Amino acid sequence: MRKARIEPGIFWPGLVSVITVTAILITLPNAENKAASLLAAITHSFDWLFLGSVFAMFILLLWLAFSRYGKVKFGAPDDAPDFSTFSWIAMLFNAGIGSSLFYWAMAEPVYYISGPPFGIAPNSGESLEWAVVYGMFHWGFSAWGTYAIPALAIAYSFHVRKSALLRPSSACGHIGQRAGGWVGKIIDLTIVIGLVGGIGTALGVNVPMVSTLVGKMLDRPDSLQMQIIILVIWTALFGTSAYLGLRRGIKKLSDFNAITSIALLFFVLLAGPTLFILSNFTNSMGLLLNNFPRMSFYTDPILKSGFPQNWTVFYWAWWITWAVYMGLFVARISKGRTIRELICAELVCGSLGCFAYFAVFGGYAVYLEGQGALSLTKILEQQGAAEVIAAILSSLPAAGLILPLFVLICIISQATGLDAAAYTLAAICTRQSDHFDEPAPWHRLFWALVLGTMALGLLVVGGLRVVQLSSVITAVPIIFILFIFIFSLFKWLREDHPLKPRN
Ligand code: NM2
Repeated sequence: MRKARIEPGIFWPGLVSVITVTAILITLPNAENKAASLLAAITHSFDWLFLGSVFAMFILLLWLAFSRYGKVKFGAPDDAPDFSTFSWIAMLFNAGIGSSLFYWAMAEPVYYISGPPFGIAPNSGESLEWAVVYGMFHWGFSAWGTYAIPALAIAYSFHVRKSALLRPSSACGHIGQRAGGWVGKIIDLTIVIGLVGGIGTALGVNVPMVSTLVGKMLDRPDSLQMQIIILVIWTALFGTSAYLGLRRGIKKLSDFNAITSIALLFFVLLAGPTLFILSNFTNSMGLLLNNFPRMSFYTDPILKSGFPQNWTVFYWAWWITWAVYMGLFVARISKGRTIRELICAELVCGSLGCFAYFAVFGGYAVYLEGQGALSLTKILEQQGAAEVIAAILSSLPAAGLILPLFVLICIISQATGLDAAAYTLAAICTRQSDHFDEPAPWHRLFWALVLGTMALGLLVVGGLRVVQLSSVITAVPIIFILFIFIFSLFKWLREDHPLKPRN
């Protein structure tokens, strides 16, 4: 086997930036407040850019799906898909949402009940009514649209234009082709830093959640030490699998996970207030469809509640940091699919999958709060979001069983997701010759450790704002890369499928 070498122009600057940011976070006095003001400054300056771009991409995708390009296939015209439609969609969904969906499907509605949009009174009937709607919006059609853009461009460049896969810049057409040079390197480097930032957000919320839940199981209060222990175990887990390349084993684990989490979803639906959940979901769907344009463009410049900046802009940024990574994965599994199929799978199936979690877990949270069975908003205010999740799960029948099962699902899905992310980071930072060089095992382990260390920095500083900042700050330049993807995709499509001259 050849020894795969690193690509120094991407590896070193990537590493140095991650280490510098972590070091600044840990050593800066009052880092949490500083992060909060930096976050506010960025989200308030670029709200129009994030909201406008994400909506524009969504419309463009709708048009593309139904245009004459919709039937264009990734591969030769007679290429059959590699995977059945069901497993294709399941893989795509699993890779795209990770374990954060569990956290947010319960936490987000509670945040919105106490801090609603549109000048609605906090903790009111109306705020309860909107609680699940915004969660669905932030995990819905336009969010998945950010994933579809790089997936289309990369799949087209890989399966039709036959360019190398694991280098995002190669899907940036002639702009990325200057890739031998610095433009391509900057593109790849930006993607690496962005993915690290997006992973930081996921770990920054998931580690405290799991450690609170483990604390509940062991009857111990949550503490920073406990969080660090959880993080170390987690890093050891996905570091080992990244090093050993346990992809097959990991695949089995994630199948187990998919089945268990669907079972958990049905359990909560049936054991919880089934009819309320169904009715609340229907109502939320109506509000979402009716207000989709308003939510897509809501920047609140007069009342200045900060809601769209703190939430919508943050979410769009977070999705954007994952988008190219997702695109690399989706491209690889989409041979034989058409542009229309890919757009539908991501926008429709992806959104519906997320809606199911918000409908059930979020709906249950709204029910508990609305009935006065549990004051989740008070728990959020006094003890934080992780305790909200612990309280919701503990209120279920058979909580003694549900809690460990839930923890297991979170640990596995995060570990499998991070294993794949460490692999991708290492692959982008590996020098690629004409054939595909597997990133070296030490290199994959190395990125797993970098991710763990960065998460440690975020945990030590703590706070939702810090965790949000990690995505937002890295997403701004990626927006422009998404535009380059769009540009090169259309250029290729026009070249390869010219309109027949009318006679
Ligand atoms: N989202 C929010 O591992 C994860 O939880 C990633 C990222 C979908 C962009 C979730």
